[in-house]
Amino acid sequence: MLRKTNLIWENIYRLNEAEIVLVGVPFDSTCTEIPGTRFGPNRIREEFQVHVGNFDEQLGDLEDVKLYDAGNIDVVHGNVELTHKLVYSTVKEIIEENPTAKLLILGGEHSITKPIVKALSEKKKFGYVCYDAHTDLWDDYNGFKYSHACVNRRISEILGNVEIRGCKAESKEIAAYLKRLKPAKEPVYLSIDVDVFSDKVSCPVPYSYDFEKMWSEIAKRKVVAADVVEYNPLVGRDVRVAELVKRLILKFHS
Ligand SMILES: [Mn+2]
Repeated sequence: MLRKTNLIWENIYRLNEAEIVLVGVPFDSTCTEIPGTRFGPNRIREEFQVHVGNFDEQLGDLEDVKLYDAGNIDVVHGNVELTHKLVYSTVKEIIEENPTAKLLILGGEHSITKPIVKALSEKKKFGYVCYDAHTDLWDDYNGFKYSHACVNRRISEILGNVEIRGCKAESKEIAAYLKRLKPAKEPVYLSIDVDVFSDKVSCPVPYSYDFEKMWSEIAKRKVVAADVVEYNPLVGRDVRVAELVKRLILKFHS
């Protein structure tokens, strides 16, 4: 089920007419540090009303975009298995109804990327690029396989390869694993864990990737779908997160 109580703006287009479909996943139950990313999707939408303009000189005008905001998936807090099933089936339903639209998912924590990639990979072929301060390559987290700390490992099992940018290896084993990974083949699914550039997140780190450098790299990529995860408004505000979402919408449109 999708809750449509706090949309980015009023839907003018129907789902099957849209070029871009926005979906929120307000889930943060596997978070290992500061909970609160469940408030990410609606806070990002709110930033559009206040701080993010419609227009970008290079990328264009949001008013020209055929966007459909599907609302937020009604997740089951505390139950990652059920929530992943709901994310998987919702993504399946959306791409069934509109196979050409580009999907932009707002998290929520990073574990949600796995069911999204699984659903999309059954219809399309793509590489996977993740910007993340953490590798998220743990095989398990205290025995738990679906933690947000394991998401890139689970996705590497689905796709065979993942490309991770902006991270530092957390152990010798992970450093060795990272060395074996190859650059992603285009087109790509793009997963952006905002802790790569921001400290308003659930697991902050003492280093960061430059926001504009990241964007200049993304601008060159052919992207089939994307997610923006791990923004934690309970820690504080970072309007660059909504700015990133705006640029992704305009990039998908161009
Ligand atoms: Mn992550």
